[in-house]
Amino acid sequence: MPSEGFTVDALYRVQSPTVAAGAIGLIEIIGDVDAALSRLGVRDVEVGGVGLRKVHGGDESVMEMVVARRSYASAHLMPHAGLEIMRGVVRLLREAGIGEWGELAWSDSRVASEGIDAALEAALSRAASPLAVDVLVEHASRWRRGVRECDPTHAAALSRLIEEPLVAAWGPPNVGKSTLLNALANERVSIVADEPGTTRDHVGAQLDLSGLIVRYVDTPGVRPGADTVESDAVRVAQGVLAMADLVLWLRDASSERPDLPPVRGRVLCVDSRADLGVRADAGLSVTSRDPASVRALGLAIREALVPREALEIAGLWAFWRSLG
Ligand SMILES: Nc1nc2c(ncn2[C@@H]2O[C@H](COP(=O)(O)OP(=O)(O)OP(=O)(O)O)[C@@H](O)[C@H]2O)c(=O)[nH]1
Ligand SMILES: [Mg+2]
Repeated sequence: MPSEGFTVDALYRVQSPTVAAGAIGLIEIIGDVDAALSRLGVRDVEVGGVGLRKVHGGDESVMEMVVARRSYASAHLMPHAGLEIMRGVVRLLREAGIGEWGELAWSDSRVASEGIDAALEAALSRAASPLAVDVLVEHASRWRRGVRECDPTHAAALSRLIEEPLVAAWGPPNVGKSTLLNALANERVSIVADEPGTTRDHVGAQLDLSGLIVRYVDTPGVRPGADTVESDAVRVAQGVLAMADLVLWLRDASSERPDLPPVRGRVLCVDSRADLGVRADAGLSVTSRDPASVRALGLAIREALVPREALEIAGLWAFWRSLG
């Protein structure tokens, strides 16, 4: 816990295990890294660069460590480890006025504001989605205003603004999965043909869905009697599906949804090629022939991953916990 009068413009967090000594230790610094390195007496490392640096301890000791500068507001310090060395580095960080990154720093109103600025800068520099900017700035400002009600229910959804979520399509062949990816991406990223079995391997693209950046994976259609290459590709795709935050489970008016392998994320049932007709029990339908329909599906995907309710929570999002 920082002492009275302590100014926090940068924070540290020990990322390597603190109970066992590894060969290399890992400590992250966020905030004003230039100021922190200068107070540690460490020669600067340019943003994106890595350098070997000496750190002088008060007792004439000299430690060597690799400094990796990830961004303006974030750096990794990697000393040779061993518990004694790690304790020594932490002592030097504290002597240099660098506070510990964690709940304790935030609960001290004298340091909260500077700590929040440092965490905000780190979160903004890593956020995948443009939509994150307003939300992060608002939550940081709530911290500064002293709001203390954390709302953990939407934290997982909001963290998708920082770490891009994975979306995967799953359906039978020839229902327009690849066409849909191209329409959502607004460019040709996956091959389309009026022939079942066109997509042989999964194809990924980064999509901007009204401010939410997602990694979207198109997969081969699932059908009985597929050859070895196609079956292998489907097996690989099942691995992608298992990791996905959201699965689009597709069919069109003339096909059935294939069995869904185990998934950890949400599942959205989608009826594709809707301009050619839809079933009576169709739910969310889309036609890639109509840009408005594609946009509506994009918004539905965004809503399933980061619901409006999560964007509008009145409480507080502990956003620094999403920084990995
Ligand atoms: N009318 C209409 N045709 C579509 C639509 N989407 C795709 N198609 C056509 O349907 C055929 C199959 O499209 P693909 O996107 O290759 O289908 P797929 O599901 O990726 O097929 P596989 O890769 O074989 O699994 C192509 O001829 C497309 O032009 C749509 O929304 N409406
Ligand atoms: Mg395809």
